[in-house]
Amino acid sequence: MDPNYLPFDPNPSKPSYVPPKGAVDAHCHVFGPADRFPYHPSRKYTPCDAPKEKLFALRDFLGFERNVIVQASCHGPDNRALVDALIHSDDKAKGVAVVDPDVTDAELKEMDEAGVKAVRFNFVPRLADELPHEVYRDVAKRVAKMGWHLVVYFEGHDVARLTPLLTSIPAVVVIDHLGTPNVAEQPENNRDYSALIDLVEKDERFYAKVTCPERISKLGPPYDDFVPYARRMVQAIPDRVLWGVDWPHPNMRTHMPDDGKLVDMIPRIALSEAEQHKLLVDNPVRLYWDR
Ligand code: 0GY
Repeated sequence: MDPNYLPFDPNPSKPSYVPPKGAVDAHCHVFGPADRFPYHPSRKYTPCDAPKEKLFALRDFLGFERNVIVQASCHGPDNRALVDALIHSDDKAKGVAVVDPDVTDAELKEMDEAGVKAVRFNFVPRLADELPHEVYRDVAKRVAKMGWHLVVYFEGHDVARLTPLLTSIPAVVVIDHLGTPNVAEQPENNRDYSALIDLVEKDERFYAKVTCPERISKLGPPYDDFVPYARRMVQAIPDRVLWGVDWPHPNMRTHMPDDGKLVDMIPRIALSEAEQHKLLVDNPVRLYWDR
């Protein structure tokens, strides 16, 4: 593990908020264990092990029934830890993989059978090296034919630059972490965020995750500057928002959030029971279990 990398909180608090029946944590990760599933040589950080058993125990403790496990950059395009977690999840987990452009059809089929439903493109420069956009389009076309979608992780200032690529993808596109806006500005004054809201409102192929206050907030817990951004997205596209805890919070170097307190933020983001049900059940189940 990197010396500056903070490990996840082993004893999160029990949340007061009780998620509805069938709730999905639609953004979390599994890491290692490294002696079985080594971290990738191309990685930009080395995490602490966060194996599937710990994730599944956290899921139950926080009151969720299902997970969407997202491949993070520290495992590169080696999805073995992810696939292992999916096949031992009793169909309570689906996956988002990272693939090399030369991934074979047989490899995609194997991942499909394990429960992978999407490929993630990472445009965050501190984590991944961007490829020519044609490469992403080709991968997107191949996986779209299998009924998969795409998940994209980018920085807030890149919305306009990436819009031509994102709108050319022939599938659902899920935007990670609200597109990581710069929350130092009020959401109405943030031009990049307004452009993103405009994009997702107009094009029903876009979903967005209202996730990662711990990474996006400038103020730290209880993440008051994140809340108006999340509210704006939920109000814009209530039928296309997803929520996840982001355990084990890879690469956090300032503070480690209490996962129970992150769950307790849900009623600040989705105010009514109807909004919460869409966020936690209807939207993720439609995308990951019913397709
Ligand atoms: C980071 C690291 C990664 C991703 C996430 O929440 C995330 O999906 O944290 C990554 O892919 O390695 O520092 O954001």
